[in-house]
Amino acid sequence: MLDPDCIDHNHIFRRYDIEGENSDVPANIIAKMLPDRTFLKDVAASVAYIRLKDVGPAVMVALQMKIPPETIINEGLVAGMEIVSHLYTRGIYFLPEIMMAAKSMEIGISLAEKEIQGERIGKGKVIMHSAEGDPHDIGKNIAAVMLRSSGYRVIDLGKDVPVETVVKKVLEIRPLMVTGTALMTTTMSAFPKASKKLMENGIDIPYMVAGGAVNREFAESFDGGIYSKRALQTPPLVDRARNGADWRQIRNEWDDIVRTVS
Ligand code: B12
Repeated sequence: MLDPDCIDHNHIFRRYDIEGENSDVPANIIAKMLPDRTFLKDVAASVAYIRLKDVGPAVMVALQMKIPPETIINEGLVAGMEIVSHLYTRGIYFLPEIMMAAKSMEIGISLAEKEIQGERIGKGKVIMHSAEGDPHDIGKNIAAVMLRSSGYRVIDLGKDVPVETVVKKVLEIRPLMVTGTALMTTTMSAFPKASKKLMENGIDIPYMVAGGAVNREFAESFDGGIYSKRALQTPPLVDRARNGADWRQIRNEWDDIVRTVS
């Protein structure tokens, strides 16, 4: 009969997958990903650790230290949300944490947004939406803040917007540009459909696509499509459309345009 005491279980009951996944504790992962700049680090940490009460004070301190609100949003709040996304992907955070972190990011954005010195004149209209079937809108909302603060009027159609609604609204409002966000590979096909319908109706405007599911190659695979990787890149791209460039020219000049904010 086998004597269990003779067996060293440390060499048998080892879940290498779990060991691998947990080789780093969440606090270490967060610490490695936080930005270096002191006040931005506190802002990002308040989102990453989902400390709802800390985010407001952290943003206010950063503003008092004369850090530009756009920087606080992009290098503080969005950086914190990126850490949260990473922890979610690794199975450390779950949906409730994601929703709470998004809420804390929104609190911070609303405080920083008030301090953005945009020319509050109407530079033109931009229609924004998340693709039909897609509930992800956090990135879109950040891009909307960037555009508003640059003086554009944003008509935000929300999330999970049917192709027909996008087309109808664009025909009615005649914006400078329409932007679509897709974080799911199953929803990105809505954009070529909507852009084709717009072209058939004689609307030859840039259709900016963004979000984790799409890339530049996809964006430039259909007539009208242009790409934006980050929310911060949106204003200069729309500025170029406002200055008369069509989607073909914007594609050609894309690297130079986005370099101004990289
Ligand atoms: C938050 C989140 C959710 C939230 C969304 C809340 C909300 N209001 O947006 C909720 C809980 C609702 C959700 C649901 C689901 N989700 Co989800 N979700 C995420 C998660 C964790 C984070 C996304 C996020 O907001 N990140 C933070 C923002 C700031 O980043 P971002 O969107 O990338 O934006 C940046 C850029 O992309 C860009 N950008 C984005 N939009 C725009 C727009 C413009 C105009 C511009 C210029 C730039 C721009 O700028 C931003 C910063 O500069 C991602 C994981 C991930 N790693 O992305 C999964 C993820 C997107 N979800 C996924 C899935 C599968 C789902 C579900 C189907 C899960 C399920 N089984 O139920 C459901 C959807 C069900 C449905 N059909 O209704 C998958 C998609 C996989 C795929 N390839 O299709 C992901 C990638 C997770 C994964 N790894 O599997 N989700």
